[in-house]
Amino acid sequence: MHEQQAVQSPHPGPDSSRKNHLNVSRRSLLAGLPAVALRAQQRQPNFLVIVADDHGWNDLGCYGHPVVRTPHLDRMAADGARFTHCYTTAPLCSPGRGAVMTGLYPHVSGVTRLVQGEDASRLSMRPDLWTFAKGLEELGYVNAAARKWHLSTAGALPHGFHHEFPSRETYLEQAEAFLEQRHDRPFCLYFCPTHTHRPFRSHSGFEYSPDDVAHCLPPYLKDTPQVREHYSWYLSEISKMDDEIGRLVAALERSGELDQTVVAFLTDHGPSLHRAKFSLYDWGTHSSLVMRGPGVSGSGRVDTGLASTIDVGPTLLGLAGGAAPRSCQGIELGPRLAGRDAKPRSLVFSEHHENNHLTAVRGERFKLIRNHTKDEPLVSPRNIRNWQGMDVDTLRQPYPLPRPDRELFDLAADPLESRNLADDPAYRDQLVKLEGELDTWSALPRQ
Ligand SMILES: [Ca+2]
Repeated sequence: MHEQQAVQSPHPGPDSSRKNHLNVSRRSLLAGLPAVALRAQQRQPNFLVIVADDHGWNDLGCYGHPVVRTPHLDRMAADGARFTHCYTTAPLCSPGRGAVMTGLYPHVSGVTRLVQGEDASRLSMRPDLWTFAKGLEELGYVNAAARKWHLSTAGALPHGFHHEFPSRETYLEQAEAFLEQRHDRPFCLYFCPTHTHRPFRSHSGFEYSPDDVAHCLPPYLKDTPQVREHYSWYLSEISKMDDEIGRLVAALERSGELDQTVVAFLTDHGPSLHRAKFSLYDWGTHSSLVMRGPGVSGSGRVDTGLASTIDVGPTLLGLAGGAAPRSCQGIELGPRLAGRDAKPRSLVFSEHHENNHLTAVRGERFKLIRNHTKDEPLVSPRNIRNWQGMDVDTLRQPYPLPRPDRELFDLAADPLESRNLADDPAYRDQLVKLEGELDTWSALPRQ
């Protein structure tokens, strides 16, 4: 939404209004050292954080997709670790991204809806909220944000960033230049490509035939000519994105910084296909999470425990030698990335406040969705137009309208969430337990 050239912060450097006594004292101790010596002593890694747009969690070669070509992300996973059960907090751009940035669930941060239209200023992420970029800034990092922001009308600079490359025409070259230039301090590039956001198209050099994707369509969609065509375009967008990621990795290799850089790849939420974006079914909230670099042990390790995208920010802070504030709801994944035996989350939560109001809690096996609104379709006719006319009849099993108050699923037996067990007495204990968890989480106050 910001078609501008690069913007530089008028106030680069740490924000003294935020108090972190540990970090302040560390900075004071090292204040007399030249920047390069400071860097060498701290051995802080750089970060390249890639947040894909409307990307399905397992639509990558390294997650077993049989057709899509993603050699650069596959290499990342082979060199590092990937998570198979990471979940985003919302099936929509701004709240999904706000949670990554703040380490807070949307109703706690206040970033609950799309930051656009007449209410964009009111819906924007408040500049006084902690972000992982502010945390890194306090540790001496220089931070840049490239391409999509969608969190505030003021752009990224008030939120802990020093450079901003939003222009569709130049963001990639500017991001490459940022990674290649010599920095006298550790750096973080927050890179948000938009290829996999509608409208989809087929990119030259990354084409897929609709017939070639017929055997790997998402299992909840029918096999129709329209679905094949849209899905083939979508896979082309993924391969185009992967190619850009390869260019960033090559820039890090040229600057000699790749081995000192943690690269993380995740998504804001699921694809703009029915039963994914705008819904709290797993295809709407399941996220890829691939990480490689210093602090990530093993080659090709797979972590199957639950994780949330709100954990990414605190994890970066931990790898940099700092910590997120206690008010942050994210949990550091550092021990798991290091291969230590750390207990994963037992629950993840998600919510949707745009065209419908939905909340959900998911454990390893059971999941509860509450439909606070029941009469509106999950994807509005307006959004279907934006989805290049993707027909709701493409669903193998259309969801009912009105939707039930509650939907309880046994994901081990029913991964496609097709059998609602909420009224089955055999699952009453599970229902009561998850309802209690959802009540407690929903009552958490805004920060
Ligand atoms: Ca998105």
